[in-house]
Formats: sequence, C-alpha cells, structure tokens
Amino acid sequence: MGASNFAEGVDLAFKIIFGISLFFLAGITTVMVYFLYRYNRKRHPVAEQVKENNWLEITWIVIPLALVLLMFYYGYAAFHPMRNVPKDAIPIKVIGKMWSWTFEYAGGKQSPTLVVPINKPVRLNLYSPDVIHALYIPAFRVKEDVVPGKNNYLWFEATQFGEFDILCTVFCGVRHSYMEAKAKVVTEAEFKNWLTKLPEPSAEPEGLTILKKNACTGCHSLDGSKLVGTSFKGLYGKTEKVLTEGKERTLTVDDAYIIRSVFDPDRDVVAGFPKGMMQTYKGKVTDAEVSKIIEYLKTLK
Ligand code: HEC
Ligand SMILES: [Cu+2]
Repeated sequence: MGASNFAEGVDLAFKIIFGISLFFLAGITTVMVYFLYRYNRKRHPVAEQVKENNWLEITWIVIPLALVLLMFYYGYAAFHPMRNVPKDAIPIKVIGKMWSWTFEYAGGKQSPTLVVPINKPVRLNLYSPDVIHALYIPAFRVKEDVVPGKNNYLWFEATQFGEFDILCTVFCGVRHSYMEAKAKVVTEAEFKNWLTKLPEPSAEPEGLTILKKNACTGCHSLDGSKLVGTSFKGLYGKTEKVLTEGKERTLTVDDAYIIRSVFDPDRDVVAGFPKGMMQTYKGKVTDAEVSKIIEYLKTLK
C-alpha cells in the first residue's frame, strides 16, 4: 500500500505495464510452444514464405502502437504532477552525504528523521556535498537523484500515519548500505510541537570547519571508523605507536605531536598506516588554524 498522493497513479501505471507484459509473456510463450508442435517437420515438411500481407502488417503496427501509447499515457499522468510543486509546500532541505541523511527545516534546525504533517504538501530540496546519492521513499513512490551542484527536488503529500523507510539507491561508497533513515507522518499539531522542540542549530566548531575545508575528514573519520588515515575520535591524549625513522616508539598524542603530524606527516608514521599518504600542510594551514584543530580534537572523546 502506498502512503502518498502519488501512490495511486504510480501503482496504476505499474499494474498496466505489468499486465501488458504478463499478457505478452503468456501469449508469446503459448504461440511458440504451439508452433513447435504445429510446424514440426513431420506435420509441415515444406517451409512456406508469407509475403506482403497488409492486414498482418497493419495489425502488428497498430496494436503495439496503441499499447505503448497507453503505457505512456498512464506513466505520464502519474509523473506530471510530481514535477508541479504546490506553492504552499513546506520546504525541507535534504542533505545526503557519505553516509547519512540530514533533514533541515526552516530556521536551520536539523533532524536525522524526516517528520512531516499528514495531508500537507512537502517539498524536499536535495543537496549533496560529496558524491551522487538518490533519495528513495518507496511507500511514497518517490525517488530522485541527489547530485552535487544540481538543485534537484521532489514533493509529496503523505496520506497515511506511520513510519516509512528512506533509502539511498545510488552506490556511494563503502557504507552505502548504512545510508537509511525514516519518514514519520504525524498530525499537523504534533508536527508543529516536534518542530518547536527540535534543538536550535548549534554553530559548527571552527576546528571542524577547518578540517572539512582542507578535506582532512576525507581520510580521518570523526566517529572511530578507520578510513585511509586514523580516526580523530579519542585521539588527543591517547598513547600511539609510531615509526620514527623506521624505529618503533610509543608516545602520547599532545599539541606538539599533532602540529608535527600536520606539517611533517612522514616524521612519525602511525604504526599500521602507510608512509607518504598524507601530504604536508605547510603553507596551506596556518599555525592559528592548527590550534583551532587541536582545540576541536580535544572535544572528540
Ligand atoms: C590523503 C589522506 C589524508 C589526508 C587528506 C590527511 N591525512 Fe592525516 N594522516 C593520513 C594517514 C594515512 C596518517 C597515518 C600515517 C602517518 O602518520 O603519516 C595520518 C596521520 C595523521 C595524524 C596522526 C594521527 C594519529 O593517529 O597519531 C594527524 C594528527 C593527522 N593525520 C592530521 C591531519 C590533518 C589535520 C589533516 C588536514 C589538514 C590531515 N591529517 C589530512 C592521511 C591523511
Ligand atoms: Cu548514498
């Protein structure tokens, strides 16, 4: 069962196309099997060429044409309203990034769950800061690519209360399959209440902005998962095994070590990680910026 205003049209188009396909699958298979029997060499020893049969040709042009036009009509009738967003639709920015969904409401309040009021048009503005993703809400029968640099959108009106799955349908890297979320349909009063309770957007720590700006987060995760480099989670104050000029030694991660790691990454190479992977940030990151980074890393317990 679909749970949006588009469900009926999409389901109808699907049923018609599926029905026509099923009819031809059964019909063609039956005729094939019958011909095997009927035109077997025993029963039909001499082949016969059929040429210039106008009625036959007209039939096989007109019937398939009518059928594809029928499929086009129902497909288009379902698709057309999807591209016409009502003016009063509630705008929600969807941020699809490796590897999670974030829903941003007016005023910048963010939520990991898409909460929408029932029977109200909602417009999702799709944004990706990294690679191509696709937002798919099967129960609402909507799906659209989330492409960096392109302002894609979709809209719907939820028609049923409940929680529905949200998926990413474009393979976007190792944790693609973790990129899921829920769409929750509630009454308008509940929606307003929920929105007021949603915490105000907190300003991003400066250190994190610097890490993102220099793409450090492409190699260093903030949540403990191992990417190309180590994770920054719990890094500050930790005892680390490093190779200095090929000799293993143990040290405690402090300011000096982090500064060295940024400006001279090959001096102390973390055990188990390749040398030469991280380039020096000399001239790209200032000393003041490194201090901000350190300040931020201290908060990543
Ligand atoms: C191309 C991937 C890559 C990028 C980009 C990168 N690093 Fe690294 N980084 C690594 C690797 C691999 C290591 C481990 C090997 C080593 O120590 O050189 C490392 C090690 C480190 C360490 C030591 C970590 C530990 O566990 O002891 C710090 C601190 C660090 N990087 C900070 C940064 C900062 C800050 C930036 C951005 C300004 C950055 N890195 C950008 C790959 C990267
Ligand atoms: Cu994705």
